[in-house]
Amino acid sequence: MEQTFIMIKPDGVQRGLVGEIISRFEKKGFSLKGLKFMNVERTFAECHYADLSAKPFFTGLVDYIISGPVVAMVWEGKGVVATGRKIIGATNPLASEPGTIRGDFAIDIGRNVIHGSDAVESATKEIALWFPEGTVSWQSSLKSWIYE
Ligand code: DAT
Ligand code: MG
Repeated sequence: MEQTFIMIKPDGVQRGLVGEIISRFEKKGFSLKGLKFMNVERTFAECHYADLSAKPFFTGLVDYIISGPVVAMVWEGKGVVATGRKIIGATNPLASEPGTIRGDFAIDIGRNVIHGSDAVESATKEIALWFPEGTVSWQSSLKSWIYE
């Protein structure tokens, strides 16, 4: 079963959106497999966003991610990487559809509340980076009510 890495960024935590965001993934039917509330160090944030290190906004992005605690999660389910991105919405919240997390709760691209892996391959890398200790192995008793 596919897994994705989801992180509620410091603004999402400060604005009290943790429960709302978790609820959207839960209600969809995806399964929570890992959850940590943590502060990240600069070098760790730089590693997470290494692909963007040449971008002019990189330093500001890293400053933002380390500005307060984040909620790091692993969610599992059929198609969870692509569907997770749809639940999150477009990178620029002003272009995100209403009904998406960024569309409903954010305005500026540099305060867009949440991160989600953009491909199965990056999800694997991000889960290994954020959850080196591994995730929780369990199966929801609702599985047969969600999958046919
Ligand atoms: P996403 O988070 O939708 O996967 P991304 O991986 O391209 O987007 O970029 C990571 C984060 O960097 C994004 O959530 C917000 C920030 N960012 C992206 N493009 C930006 C830009 N043009 N100006 C400022 N911040 C930007
Ligand atoms: Mg990205």
